Amino acid sequence: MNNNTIKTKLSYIIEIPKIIDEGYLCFMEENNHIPFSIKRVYYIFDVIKNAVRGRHTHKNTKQVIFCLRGSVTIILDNGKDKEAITLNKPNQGLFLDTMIWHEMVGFKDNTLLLVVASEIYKDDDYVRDYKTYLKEIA
Ligand code: T46
Repeated sequence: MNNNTIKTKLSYIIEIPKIIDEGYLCFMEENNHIPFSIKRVYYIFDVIKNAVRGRHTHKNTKQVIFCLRGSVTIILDNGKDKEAITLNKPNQGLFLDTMIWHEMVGFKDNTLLLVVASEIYKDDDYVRDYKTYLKEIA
């Protein structure tokens, strides 16, 4: 696995290569920069003012969230500690492990997020109720 990571309190940020060539080019590879096989990619954009997204956790899905444009703050919560991480560099992705409660706030105008995920979408992978989450991790 590529070692360009920045430890945070509850997770880590992955720095992917940023190649300067009449502009910038960034890339990521599964099981290399991304610490899992990628089964799904989605993106989030045109988020309305003051939106709060997320507010859930995943039982089996690991993800890495990149902020390709703009800025967003991700609040991580493991049931004991919380941490707010602002993403605003297109070559930095936040690793989101399973069973970490997360909320996305503070979207700047025109923010564009790209997320790579280890699993296909399944509604029953989500825990959306915080009290249930606390019980499940206890
Ligand atoms: C997460 C944070 C970081 C699908 O049908 N397929 C998909 O792959 C996804 C991601 C979502 N959806 C549907 C499910 C909901 O009806 O799109 C709707 C919104 O999904 P969700 O409420 O999960 O969106 P966010 O922005 O609150 O959370 C998203 C990811 O879904 C979630 O996995 O961890 O970004």
